[in-house]
Amino acid sequence: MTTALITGATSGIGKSTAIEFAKHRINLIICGRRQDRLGELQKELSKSVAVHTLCFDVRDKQEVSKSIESIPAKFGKIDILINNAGNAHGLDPIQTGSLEDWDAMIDINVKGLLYVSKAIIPKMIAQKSGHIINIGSIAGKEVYPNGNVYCASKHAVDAINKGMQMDLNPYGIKVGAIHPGLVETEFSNVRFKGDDKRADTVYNGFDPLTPENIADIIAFVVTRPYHVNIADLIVFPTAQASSTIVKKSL
Ligand code: NDP
Ligand code: 8X3
Repeated sequence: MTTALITGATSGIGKSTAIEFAKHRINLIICGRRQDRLGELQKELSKSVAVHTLCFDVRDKQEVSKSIESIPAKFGKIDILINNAGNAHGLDPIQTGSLEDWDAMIDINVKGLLYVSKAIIPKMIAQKSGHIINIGSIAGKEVYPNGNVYCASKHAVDAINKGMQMDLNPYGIKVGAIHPGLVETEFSNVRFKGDDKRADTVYNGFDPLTPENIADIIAFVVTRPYHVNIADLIVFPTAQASSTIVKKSL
C-alpha cells in the first residue's frame, strides 16, 4: 500500500488532501502543530486507512528530524511527500512590514519545507522511488503589492522545486509543484492575525477555489502512471486572471 506524509494537515489544503487520499486507500502520516485536530482527523480517517500523527513545528529542525525518525516501521516507506505547511503573515508594504512576520514566512515556508525534505529525501533515494509535491502559490510566480516577503518565500519554493527536480532526477524520484491562486481556507485568517471579517473580504464577490478542489488535483497528480510527472501547475478560480485581477460581483 502507498503511504503519504502531508505537512499542514490540520486545516485547508493539507486536511482536504488527507481526506481525499484516504478515499484512494493511501495510508497517511499527518503533520501539524495542533495535536487535537490531528487526533480528530486520525479518528475519522482510520476507518478506511492506517493513520499516524506527527505533531511538530516545521521551524524546529531538531524536532523535524526527531519526529520523522520516530515514524513506526509500518509507515516507514514514505512514497509521497506533500510539502504543504505554510502561511502568509501580514500584508504590509516593505517599509512597514514586521520582522516577526518575515521570520515566520521564511522560517516556515522555506526553511521548514527544506528541513522536512532533508529528513525524507534520503529514504526515497534508498528505496529508489518517491514523489514530492511542493505547494507553491501564484505568489511564487508573480509579485503583488504588499506581498513582498510572502511572494519571496513562494518564489523560493518554486526554485527549490526546480532544483529538486534536477538533483533527484538520477534517482527516479518524481518532483512537482502546484501553485494555487485564491483558495478559501484559514490562510487569510492567519495572514490577518485572526481578523476574520477582513479575511472574509478576500473571498467575497466571486467563487474562490476550495481546498477540496486542490486536493482533487493533488490526487490526480499522484495517481498518474510512473512515467508521467506533472512538474508545475498553476490553478486559478475562474474569476481570477492574475494575483491582482479578480472579477468580483461587488
Ligand atoms: P491553512 O492556514 O488552512 O493551513 C496551513 C497549514 O500549515 C495548517 O495545517 C498549519 O498547521 C500548517 N502550519 C503552519 N505553520 C506551521 C508550522 N510552523 N509548523 C507546522 N505546520 C504549520 O492554509 P492553506 O491550506 O491555504 O495553506 C496550505 C499551503 O497552501 C500553504 O503553503 C500556503 O502558502 C499555500 N497556498 C494557499 C493558498 C490560499 O489561497 N489559501 C493559495 C496558494 C498557496 P498548524 O497550525 O496545526 O501547525
Ligand atoms: C496564496 C494566494 O494570492 O493570497 O498564496 O498570495 S495569494
